[in-house]
Amino acid sequence: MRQARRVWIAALLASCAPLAAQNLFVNSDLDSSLVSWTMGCGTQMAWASADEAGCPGSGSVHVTGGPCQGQQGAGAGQCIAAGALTAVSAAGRVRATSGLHVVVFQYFFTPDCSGTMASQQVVPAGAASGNWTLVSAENVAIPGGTGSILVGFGAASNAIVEADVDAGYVGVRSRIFREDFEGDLGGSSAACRWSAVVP
Ligand SMILES: [Ca+2]
Repeated sequence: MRQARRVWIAALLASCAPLAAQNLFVNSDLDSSLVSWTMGCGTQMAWASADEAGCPGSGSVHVTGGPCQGQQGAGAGQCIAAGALTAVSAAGRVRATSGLHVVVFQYFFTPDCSGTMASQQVVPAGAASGNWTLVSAENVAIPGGTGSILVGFGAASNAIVEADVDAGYVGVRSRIFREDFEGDLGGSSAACRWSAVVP
């Protein structure tokens, strides 16, 4: 009996550990607000009811870009603490009618993306088509000394550009898309939410 109880406690402790594929974004699907989301410099953002998968219970963020430090772009993302992370993968859905889809990583020494940006990495993710498009960047190395990372999705262009962003993910594992296999693993709301299930 005592041994069985120990095993049960061990199982409980294991279930409290962070999931290997845990999404470090909060409010990643933008169901009803912009909580936890922020934007790049020069950008304006607003919550929109248009969901990337057409789900009535979820929306997205619409961003309008402007000039910023000699560049043009429109994007939105979230700040995550770097902690002991050495590399991350990120993915999201972007819809823009012009420019180039991008995944952007901005690195800060501070723990909350404040202060001067130390460096950034812009990963091109194909030309905008006017349709919701999966954008991703896999296993991106984090520079040493990084305290926090602003991970964003959007569009870069030589002119004013607008974009819609939805379904953001960043984590130590590659993205897990609900369309891929969430239903097979017993997940619910498969068409509208990121998976929290680890394969
Ligand atoms: Ca959404």
